[in-house]
Amino acid sequence: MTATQSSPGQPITLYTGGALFGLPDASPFCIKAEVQLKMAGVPYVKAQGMPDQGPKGQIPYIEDDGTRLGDSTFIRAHIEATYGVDLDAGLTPRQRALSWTIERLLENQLYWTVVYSRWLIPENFAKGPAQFFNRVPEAVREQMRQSVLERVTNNVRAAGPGRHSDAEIADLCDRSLSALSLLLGDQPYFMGDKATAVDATALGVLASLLTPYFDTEVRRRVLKYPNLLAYTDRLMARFFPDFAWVPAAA
Ligand SMILES: N[C@@H](CCC(=O)N[C@@H](CS)C(=O)NCC(=O)O)C(=O)O
Repeated sequence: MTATQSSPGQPITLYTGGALFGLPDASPFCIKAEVQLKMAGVPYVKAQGMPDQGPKGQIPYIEDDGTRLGDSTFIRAHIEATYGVDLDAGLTPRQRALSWTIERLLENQLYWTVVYSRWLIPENFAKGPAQFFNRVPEAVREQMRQSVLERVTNNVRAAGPGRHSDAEIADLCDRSLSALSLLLGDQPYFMGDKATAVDATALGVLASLLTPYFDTEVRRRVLKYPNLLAYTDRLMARFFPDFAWVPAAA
C-alpha cells in the first residue's frame, strides 16, 4: 500500500480504464472491482486510472481514506475488512474453495485469451489497443506502440496462449467454457440464487470474451453456451443498467 494525501470520510475512488470496446471497461479486472464495490454497497466514485500511477503498476486501483491500493483481489479484501462485508456470505467452505478455483481459471487462463485476442490478432490490435497510443506525440507514437506490443506479446507467451495456434487456444478455452457452463447450470449465479464474489470476476471475463467489438474464435466458442450468454446479459443488466451492452443471447 502507498500512502497518499488523506481524505477521511470521502467515498472510495476507483481508478479504471473507462468504457471501451463495447464494454463498461476495457479491463475485466476493472469490471470485477466495480461489481465488487456494488455488491458490497460501499459508496464510490470513479476516476480515470493510469497503470503507472497504481501501486501495482496496473489498473484497477482504489484510494480510500488516503491510501492507494492495487489489484482487484486485494481491493476486495480491503473492502471486506474495512466495511465489514463478506461477498461470499452464506457459502460453505467448499463453495468458497470452488469460487476461488473458478476465479483462477477465469483470470489465469481465460483472461490471457482476451489479451491474446486483442493484442496478437493484427486486425483486432489495429482497431483496439493500437488506439491507446493516439495521444502519444507523433514522433514517438509508433515506437511506443511497438514496444508495448512486444512486452504484451512476451507476457502472453509466458502466460501460455502465446505458444499455441489460434485453434489450440480456442480448444483449451472451450474446455474451460464447457466446465463453467456445467458448473453454472440453470442457476442464476455461479454459487446459486445469490450473487457472490466469483460472479464479479466471471462477468468481467465473460463480457470481455463476448463483446462483439472483436471478432475472435474464442467468442464464437462462448456463443455455443446459452447459459453463459444469458448469465452475462443478466449480470450486465443488473450491475451496469445504464450501459448499452449488446446482448449476447439475442
Ligand atoms: N491481478 C490484477 C490484474 C490487473 C491487470 O492485469 N490490469 C491490466 C489491465 S487488464 C493492466 O493494468 N495492465 C497494464 C500493465 O500490466 O502494464 C488485478 O486483479 O487487478
